[in-house]
Amino acid sequence: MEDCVFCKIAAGEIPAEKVYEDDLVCAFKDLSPQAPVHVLVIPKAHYGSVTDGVPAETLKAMFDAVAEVARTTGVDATGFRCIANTGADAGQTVPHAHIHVLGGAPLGESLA
Ligand code: D5M
Repeated sequence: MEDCVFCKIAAGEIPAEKVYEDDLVCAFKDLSPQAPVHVLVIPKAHYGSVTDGVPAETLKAMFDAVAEVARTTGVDATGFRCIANTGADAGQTVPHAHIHVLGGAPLGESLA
């Protein structure tokens, strides 16, 4: 989708620190980390949010990527949080489906 920052990251048109990529999804470090590990997992195709008709195969690929990121960053051993802000009241600022993966320290009540 034109003018979508996450579409541009998926396409390699703007830089991001990618930590995982396959045919359907990619994962990259959040620009404003809220925890020692803060990675965003996105579908490469554009969907406005995780509830905006993302195909089951892509949702599975997103959660497989969450698990892979948790393994490679080491937070699978200590615990981590997955957050998918959806819509205005949740504070979603980028209208492209994404899952925040947060960990690396006790998270308390912090929200991405
Ligand atoms: O979270 C959207 C998140 O996206 C927020 O934590 C900042 C992050 N962000 C925005 N632009 C970039 C780029 N260019 N690289 C990496 N991270 C980025 P939300 O759930 O929509 O509030």
